[in-house]
Amino acid sequence: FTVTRKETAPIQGQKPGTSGLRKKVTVFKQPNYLHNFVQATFNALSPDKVRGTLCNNCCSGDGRYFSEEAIQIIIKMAAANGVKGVWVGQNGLLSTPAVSAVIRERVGKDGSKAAGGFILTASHNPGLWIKYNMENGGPAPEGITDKIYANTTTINEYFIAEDLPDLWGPDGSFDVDVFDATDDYVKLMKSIFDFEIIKKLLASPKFSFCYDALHGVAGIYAKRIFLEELGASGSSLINCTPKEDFGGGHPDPNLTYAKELVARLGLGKSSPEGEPPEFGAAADGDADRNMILGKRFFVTPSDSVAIIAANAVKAIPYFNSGLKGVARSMPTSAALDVVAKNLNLKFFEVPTGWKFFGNLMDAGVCSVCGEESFGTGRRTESWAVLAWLSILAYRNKDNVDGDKLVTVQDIVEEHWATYGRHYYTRYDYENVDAGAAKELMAALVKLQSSLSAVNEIIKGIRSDVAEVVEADEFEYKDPVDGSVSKHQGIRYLFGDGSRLVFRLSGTGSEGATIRLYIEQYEKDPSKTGRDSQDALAPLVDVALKLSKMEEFTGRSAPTVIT
Ligand code: VG1
Ligand code: CO
Repeated sequence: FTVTRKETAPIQGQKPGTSGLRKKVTVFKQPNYLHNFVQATFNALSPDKVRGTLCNNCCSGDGRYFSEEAIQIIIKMAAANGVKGVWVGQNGLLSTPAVSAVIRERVGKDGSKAAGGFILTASHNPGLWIKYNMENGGPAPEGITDKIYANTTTINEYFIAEDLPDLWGPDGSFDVDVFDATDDYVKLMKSIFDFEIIKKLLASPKFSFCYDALHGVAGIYAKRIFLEELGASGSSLINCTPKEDFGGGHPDPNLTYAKELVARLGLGKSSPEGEPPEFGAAADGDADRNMILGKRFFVTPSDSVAIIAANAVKAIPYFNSGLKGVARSMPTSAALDVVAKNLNLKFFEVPTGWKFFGNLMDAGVCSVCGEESFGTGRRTESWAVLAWLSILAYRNKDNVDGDKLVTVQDIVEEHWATYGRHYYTRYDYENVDAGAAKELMAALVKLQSSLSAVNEIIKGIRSDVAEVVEADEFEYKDPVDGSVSKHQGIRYLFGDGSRLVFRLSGTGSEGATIRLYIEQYEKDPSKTGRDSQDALAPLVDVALKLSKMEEFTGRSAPTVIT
């Protein structure tokens, strides 16, 4: 093939957010838009990670509309930039966790490895998202994404091998290797979990489950793992065929968007036909988030990561020798903190976004981590689902055909009895006017300068909430590389352990999304069984009035409550 140098000019707005660059497909289709970003990425990496003799690149996605064309462009640009070869999942499909597994584990025929990879996804939202993962399998850290962005503002050329045939196949010195999208990931999962014990649970007549891939890429892994490896029946899987428009749905695994699953599990408005299954789970578009449900029971993601951490050593073979440490994102509830304290584990609180966990994991100080946004475990979707199935299988191992199985609800309620319960909810205000959102945030920061004034206002709103004892903007210093991330969310911390957190989303493609996180800790076991929206009502009231949410945004209610 021949390498062509093309002239280009900077295009505004190519700053990667919480994770990668996300824009509408129409934006990505503009001339040079994708090309600029891809070239800026290659230029941001050290040359040995691009042109190294054993360096491949991995490139795939969740099958989102336009991904196929984008993959072709990336392959041609990779070849022109001196990459040795590109690895692509069958049909251009790979989940985010699978890309990570491929980068870490896969070895080419000639002993070569991948030095990184592009992921094309819509993740949990419409639009298209391009993320770059590094050699450790994790998302590019801020140091790199900042460089990519800086490059996009000065770029004047890119390189492409236009005559490379569109079809995958080796061409002399450049090789496009298309491989089974599920093999590496399944191999990795088998090295972590005991598939035999899970198989026994799934075979029990007392156990039933339902898995919803929301038409994202998780479906291909679900079919392979649940049907082929674990012997489940096909009727356990719904929406497991990836579609380029996610079947018109919104691939965000929460109580609002995973409607069909929620209804089946008996959590919908109308009661389902027949008895709901014992266990339910849903995934986002690129399969790195999950929602866990029991029969008529919702497990908050913050509880989910705490419960996995509390049970991992016994229930998951990979962790039999102990956990190195645990980590959560700042807005995630403190349920994990209580487990860490009780079990004497190293604990880390990081900003929102998976990229911050990577350094901790590579440094060997963190085994289990999670975010309130349904990204739990090692942030690999089926990972969390398999972790839950492992816990259920372990708890029922001597009684798998007995009368009554230990349920998801039993496990969560026992956890609350031992560690206390963190009532938790998140309010999302999507597509708010960006200026209004900024003003709201600025007003909250300004308020923080006087705690006595804040407490005066709060007293005027409700008398039944505790005092604010601390308020700040969250800042994080990475303990591994010393890098500092500022302005990671506004916190109001109350004397009784309650918290209010306000953040602007870093992944929205239109306007701004304000996220409000509300949390209250209850240690008294006789009070852990309340309805969470009831228990949190006073704090919600305070949060909305303190922030003047309606005044600033014109919204009397959030778009989504989780
Ligand atoms: C959201 C979530 C965050 C997650 C990120 C990427 O970010 O809150 O926890 O890591 O999406 O998720 P933000 O900035 O919109 O709050 V994924 O599944 O879409 O890569
Ligand atoms: Co995702």
